Formats: sequence, C-alpha cells, structure tokens
Amino acid sequence: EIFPGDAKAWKSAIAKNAESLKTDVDSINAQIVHHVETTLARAAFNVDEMAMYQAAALSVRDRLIHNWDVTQTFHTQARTKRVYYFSLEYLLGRGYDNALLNLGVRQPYNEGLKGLGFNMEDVIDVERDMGLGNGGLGRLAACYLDSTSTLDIPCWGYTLRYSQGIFKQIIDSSGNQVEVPDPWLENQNPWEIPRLDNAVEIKFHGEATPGEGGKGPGTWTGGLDVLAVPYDIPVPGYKTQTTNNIRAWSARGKVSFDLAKFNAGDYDAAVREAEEAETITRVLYPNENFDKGKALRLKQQYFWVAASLHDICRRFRKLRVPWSEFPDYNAIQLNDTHPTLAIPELMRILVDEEGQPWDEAWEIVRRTFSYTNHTVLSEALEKWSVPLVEWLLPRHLQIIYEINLDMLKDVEKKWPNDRARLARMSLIEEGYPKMVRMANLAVVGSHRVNGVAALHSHLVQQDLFPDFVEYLGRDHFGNVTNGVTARRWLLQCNPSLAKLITDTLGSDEWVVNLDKLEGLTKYAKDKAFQKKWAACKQANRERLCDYIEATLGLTVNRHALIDVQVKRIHEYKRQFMNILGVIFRYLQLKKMSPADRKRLVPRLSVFAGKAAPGYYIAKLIIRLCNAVSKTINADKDIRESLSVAFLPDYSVSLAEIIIPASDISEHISTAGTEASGTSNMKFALNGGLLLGTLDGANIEIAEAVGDENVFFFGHVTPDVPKLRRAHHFGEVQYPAELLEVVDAIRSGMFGEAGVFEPLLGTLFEGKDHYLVSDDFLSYLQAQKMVDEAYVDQPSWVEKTINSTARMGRFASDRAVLQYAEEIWNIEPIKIPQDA
Ligand code: B1N
Repeated sequence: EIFPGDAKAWKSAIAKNAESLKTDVDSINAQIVHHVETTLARAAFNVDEMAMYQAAALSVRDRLIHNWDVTQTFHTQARTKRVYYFSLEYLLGRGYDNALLNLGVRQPYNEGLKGLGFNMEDVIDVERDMGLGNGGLGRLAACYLDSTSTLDIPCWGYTLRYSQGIFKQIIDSSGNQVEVPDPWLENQNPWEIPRLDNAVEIKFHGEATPGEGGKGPGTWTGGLDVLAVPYDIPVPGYKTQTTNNIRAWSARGKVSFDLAKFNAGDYDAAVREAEEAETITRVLYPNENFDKGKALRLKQQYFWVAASLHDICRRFRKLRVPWSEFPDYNAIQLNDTHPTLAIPELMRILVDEEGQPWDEAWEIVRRTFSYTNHTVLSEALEKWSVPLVEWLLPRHLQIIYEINLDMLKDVEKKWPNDRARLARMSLIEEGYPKMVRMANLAVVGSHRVNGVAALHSHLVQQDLFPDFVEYLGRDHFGNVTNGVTARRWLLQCNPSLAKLITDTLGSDEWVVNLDKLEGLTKYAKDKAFQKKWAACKQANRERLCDYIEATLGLTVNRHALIDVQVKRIHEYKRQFMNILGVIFRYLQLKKMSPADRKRLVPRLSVFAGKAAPGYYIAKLIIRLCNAVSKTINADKDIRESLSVAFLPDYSVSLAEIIIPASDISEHISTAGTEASGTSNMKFALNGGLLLGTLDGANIEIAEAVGDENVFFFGHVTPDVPKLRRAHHFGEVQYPAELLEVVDAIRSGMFGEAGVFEPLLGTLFEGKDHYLVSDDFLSYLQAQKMVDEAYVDQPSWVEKTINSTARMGRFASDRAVLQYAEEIWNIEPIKIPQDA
C-alpha cells in the first residue's frame, strides 16, 4: 500500500485537490487569487503587474508540479531507463508563456487575467529571463529538454544554479559595453522547487592513494566538504503529461564545519569558509568558445558532476540490480567537455566505493557516456593543468593516469614504435605545466562522439580526432545536426504566423511534427496567402520598430528591409565584416543623388550580442557598431534609406522579438569555424532568409530550403588554410572597397579614429585570421543580390514561405529522437491516463 494511514482519506483528498487544476476560467482565477491572498499575502487593491505575474506563475507552477509528480512516480515505478543531459548551461529564458502554451491553458489564462484587470502581454513582460547560459550551447540544452518532455522520453537535465546568470549588458555613452550583474533570483523564482532534504556532500582536496597495481580500489581521505543543494525546474512537454526535470545544484557551506570554529570564537573563519563554499555557484562564466583555465571553473565542474552522479547512483542502488546493468538504466550525454570529470568520478565510485573490478567499471563507464563536441576552435578546447587537478582532485588524477596508461599500451600494441602518435593521443599533453586534454578523455570514456552539423562532424573526425577515428573505428563517431523547438521559436514568439499556418493547414499538428509545414509549399505562389503571410511579417516588423524606438529613441523607416545579426560577439562570427559592409553602403548612399537613393531598398541593420568581458577586440566591435549607428542615424539625407540599431542586452526574450521581424539574417562566420549555429534555423523557420557562408548548419539549411532561397557567399572550408598562409607570407591584395571603408573610419567619420586602430589592425599584416579581407567583396555582392531580390516582392515572399515550409528537419524533436535511437538506446513511454 502506498498511502500511510487511511487510503480512502488520501484518495478523496487527492480527488478534491485535482479540482483545483480544472481549466475553466473561473477555476483558474480562483487559483490565481488563492496565491494572491495566501502565498503573496496581498489584497486585490495591492496587486500590480509583478504581483499578478507571480500569482499567475505560482498557479501554473502548481500544475507543473502535479504533472512532475505523476511523471516521476510513473518513471520510477516502471523502472524506465533515463537520459541525463549534463550541461553547464541551460538558457531557458522566460517560463510563463511557454508553460501556458505547453499546458494548453493560454486561452483561459488570457481571459482570466482580462477579467482580473490585467493584460497578458504586460504580465508576460515583467518576468526576468532565466539566463543560465551564454549562447547556442545553453539554448540547445533548453530546446532538447522541451523536446524530451514533448516526446515522452524520460530525461533529467543536470546543471548548476548560478546565483548570477549571464551579465546584463549596458551600452555607455561612448558606445562601450558595460557589464552589470544579473540578480535573476531577486524576486523569487516560481519555476524552481528547492529540495533541501536531498543535499549531497562534495569533497575537494585531501589525500589519495592508488589501488593495488593501479587498478585496485584506491582511497581518498581528508579534504574539504561542500554541500550541494538541488533545485528542481519542471519542464513541461507540449500537450503531454510528461514533465521532465532540470536539477540545478547550489553550493552551501557545511554548518557542522563552521560551527566548531564559530564556537571557538573564530567567527571570521567560520563565515569565510561558508562563503568560499558558496562562491562555487556564485556566477556563470561569461566566456563562450573560450577556455580560461580558472581554478574556480574546475571546482564548478567537479562539484556539478559529483553531485549529479551521486544522485544517479543513489537512484540506481534502489533498483537492486548488478552494477553491470547501470548502462541499461542510465544514459549520460556530455554537453561538450565541461562535464568530462564525470568519467573519472564514475570510475572512482565504481572501483573505490563499490568494489567493482577496474576493467568492468571501465566497460560500464563507456557504455553510459556519450559526448557531443560543439567547437573545433583551438582556444575553446579545454585543458586543465596537471598540478591544478592534482591539488583539487588527487584521486581523479590517478584514475586519469591509469586510463591513459591502458590506452597508450593498447595504441602501442596496434602501432608499435609510433611515438608521435602516442604523444598526439595521450590524455596528458607534455609541457610546463603538463595539461589534461579533456576532449581526449571524453572521446575514450564514451561509446559515441558526435558533432552538431554535418560539416562540423566531418571536421571533428578529420581535424580534431583523426587518430581516435583510426583507433576506435568510424562507428565511434557520428553526426546529430542541431535542432530548435517550434514551441518557443514559432508558436510562442510568432503567434500571428503560427495562427496563419494552423488555419492554412487545417491543423496544428506541425507543432509536434514540424515536417507538416511542407504543406505550405502549395500556397507559396498563392496571391491571397502571400498577402496574409506578408502582413504577419509587417506586424512583426512594427513590433521590433516599436521596441527600437522605446529602447534607443530611434525612429526608423517601418518599411525598411530588416537585416539582423544577433549572436555572441566574436571575431570568427565576423560582425566586423557586417559593420564594414554597413559603412560601405553608407558611403555609396552619400555619393548618390537623392532620386537614386530613393530607388534603393531601404535598410535597417540590427545588431545585438554580448562580448565576453575580457575580450578586448570583441568589445571594440561593439563600440564600432555604436559609433557607426550614431553617425548614420544622425544623417538626415540618409535616414530614410539606412539606419543602424545596436540593441543592448541580447537575451532569449529579446530574440523572441527580433527573430520574427527579420527579412535577412546574417550567419557569416569564416568557413569551418561555426560548429552549427541554431539561430539560423529560428530565422528560416520564421520566414526570414539567410545571408551566410558555407559553414555549420547553413549548408544543410540551404539543402533543405533550396539554394534559390538563401544568399551564400565567401570561401569554402578547404580554402581556409592556404588563404591564411597567404596572409602569413604577406601575399594578399586588399580590395579597394575595403580600403575605402578603412579610410573612412580613420578619417574620423565615426568619431575619434584612434580608438579603432587595434580593431583595424586585425585586418592587416598577417593578422586577418578570419579572412574578412578575403570574403569582403563576395559579401558585398551577396548584399547587392539581396537588394535586387527584395524588389520583386511576390518572388521574395514565395521564397520566405518555401523556406519556412521546408524547415521541418531542424526541429529539436528530430534531433532528440536521433539521439534516443542512435546513442541513448531509449524509447518514448507515454504516461497512462490513470497514473
Ligand atoms: O554551440 C552551439 C552551436 O550551434 C555553435 O555553433 C557553437 O559555437 C556553440 C565553452 C561553448 N560551442 N562551444 C560553446 C560555450 C561555453 C563555453 O564555456 C564553449 N558554444 C558553442 C550549439 O551546438
């Protein structure tokens, strides 16, 4: 019997309680008012938008928790396999609107709020983003969790609960980025459930001894304990009861430890120790595609994977089956190398704590883990110095050495006397200091390694791990092209287009089966449909223009072609090339007669994105964008034809406004540098056309939507090494168009010129690593083709319809199903009605 005491009393209480989850408007309002009066302890006259948001969100949370309970109880009782998605970042954005849509209660909530005197959009707008990520990698994790719930795949995300997520970006009066903290937990977060009773102790430092012969059970004693406290974030699926979980760990000082010092009168030390422990989850590292090798980051990584594995093993022990069956119940996906310490940590648990023989433990580990690589940029590949690992995690270093020894012996057997090969493959890079290569460890400790787009996966095999492809075989490596959730990235962010699509297709099945969008192709040439389609875009354009006006005080031509580049600011992403192109357009316009100018398609160039706080050149790019916008927007002759907006503080919720409004979006990284990109998919899905290089997922998007519906330019990946060599040897010709633009900047046209010298310097004297000068002309030509194509509106709208219609394969549902089948070996399991 599962009920303590009287089962009848329980059942009747549960049935009564279920009534509070009814979805008619009156019941919903009662739920909301319940939270106003009790949880918030307010009276009706005292309810502002923030209070209304909180009460409404809390009522939604009640529904989520109910579904969460049912889901978790069912999965546990059915002893299903679970997937654990280990990601140091989850860029969830806002939760309220998304939960309403997924739960299918947006309509009654809308009406309910109206009755209570509030407007849905305004209430949605007071929610702060959950910004626990930097960019694509973190947002991908969020999309994938949405898909696992929607597809009824049992899955938990594991991450850290940073007190401060990605910083808020402010642009100062000189156009510079200024970072201010993101206190996202300030107004209490309704989307998390603290589980104080499930806290876990995590150890650092101390002394370790290896086991007998290296492979026997070792020991790890002494050291410092920190508490890991879990907070659970329910993830609703779209119109399904399945509600998966993201468990985010928060660091706490251990009270017992402090108390001894406290009682001894050493108050400072007691507080200091607790504070130091809490520092571990104080802040998200704001670097993207860059590894700084900071000790605190290593602490974060171990704290996170140790707590998560502790949790998973505790759950596994309750099943009372042999450890050899661990991989039949658990699949762990490593989102990049950040969680790679999970590999030696699971070895430690199995060998040192559970007494499993080394070789069997290694087999379990490899069958459990799989690794997704997200970048080939060398500055982003994680390496930890051996002395640092030894100091923080002495036992883990021994285990890594043992894994390495085994592998190198094996390689030596296969390729005798090939010292260069051993040096390349070793988990330890020789040098001062020696470094642990986390990617190599992730590759050998997993049963499968994948890249995130076809080209990227090819480069992962060819450039990053060719020796491991030979050693472990081709089948150890694969590709899963990224995807995005149509729930957030069409249904939620673009309601007018979503409605038009549903009305046209006669069903909303596309929301869970994105291939259904294909049905739109037959209306692509239909004049009446084109008109409605274009009207949606215009409405979204106006919404963005309103936002620009409100935030920048800039009035723009509301019929301009909107050209956007929004993403992290990086040299490899080449926002620099974009702004140089904008300057070129400006110089052209200045040379024209007013009449000629009028004939040209007006443009609005939109930029947004954060730079890592220590990335000097990226920050100069932001400053240049702002300087250029200042000059151009102030030029009365040009105003109607060209304006430039740099929108501060790019975020998920800002992306939801920008993406539906775009006519052209730029994905213009140097070929071979952008692993996939995922905003490219969001733009195309929302009827925007891509202007891009043959890089990342752009290539597959073009395959899907048709070459005639994208604007491609620039050199291809195989050209890159020889172009870089040419720069190195000073054998390059600079196009006159580029030199003209550089001269304009140097002339002071955009303010004090000297400021930009270090940025301009990256173009010359062998420093143009990202080949801006090599692709610039081709970029300008592509821009010209955009202008020309836009003039023929019926043909343009047809392109955008076809583009949306053919984006089905870029659904995160497709990607997650591919992981489930090819890597996790797990099947969807629907929660029965009576669960
Ligand atoms: O991951 C995305 C891809 O679509 C992007 O192309 C890729 O750049 C991005 C260290 C990263 N790769 N590596 C990171 C983030 C944080 C960090 O600390 C590296 N982000 C990506 C999704 O596959």
